[in-house]
Amino acid sequence: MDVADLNGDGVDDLLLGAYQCPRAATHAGAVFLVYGPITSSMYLADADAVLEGEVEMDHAGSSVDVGSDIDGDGLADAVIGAYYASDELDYAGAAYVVSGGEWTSGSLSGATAKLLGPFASARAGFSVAGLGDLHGDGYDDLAVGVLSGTSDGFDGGWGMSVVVPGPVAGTSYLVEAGEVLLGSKEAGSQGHTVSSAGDVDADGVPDLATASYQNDTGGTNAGATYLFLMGQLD
Ligand SMILES: [Ca+2]
Ligand SMILES: [Ca+2]
Ligand SMILES: [Ca+2]
Ligand SMILES: [Ca+2]
Repeated sequence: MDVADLNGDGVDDLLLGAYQCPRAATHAGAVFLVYGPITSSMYLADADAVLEGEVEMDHAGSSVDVGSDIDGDGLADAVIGAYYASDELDYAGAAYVVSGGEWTSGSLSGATAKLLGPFASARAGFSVAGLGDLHGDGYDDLAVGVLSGTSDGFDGGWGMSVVVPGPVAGTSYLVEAGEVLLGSKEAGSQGHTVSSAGDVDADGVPDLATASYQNDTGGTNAGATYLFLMGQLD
């Protein structure tokens, strides 16, 4: 769930993921958009727009982030994970970008962009985050968490995060569109959570925090948080 002004009317709007929603198909998932102001209880069946997962088991809405302007048009956009998507590889996962504006209900097949996970069981899109503009080009950028595996294939828990520069359009492979930030071998599931960290070193470049919930550095499955100072990675 996340909140930002997607339609540019000055009032924040609510985007809520329901990753097991069966509206389109079993566990296809969906995201529900409710334009603000929201002043009382309501049923999500009365949401202003619903974007459904494309096919059975996609788990669309496993993560959502709104607020970054990835296409640079001045409106906040949405990034939506579908971590069980199996387009060409089973459970490779995917992340969608949907441009802000007045949405109409339909399938996520109509998204602005779709970024496909890199290998079977990668489960890309378990987490997503808008990051702000890393390179000062006027387009906000995004990060997609990949729950498992190295770039060589599934190995049960390395995980990684991929930083993708905006704008994005059409369908592409996540690792070809972006820059891979790998966890260490001990850093189990480094892509479990990705989040904007603001600008913690005050160099003017937004930074990235990721969580590695099975990290063993401090003890078995003690977990760890990584902070990537993005201005120092270039
Ligand atoms: Ca609004
Ligand atoms: Ca936008
Ligand atoms: Ca940028
Ligand atoms: Ca920084």
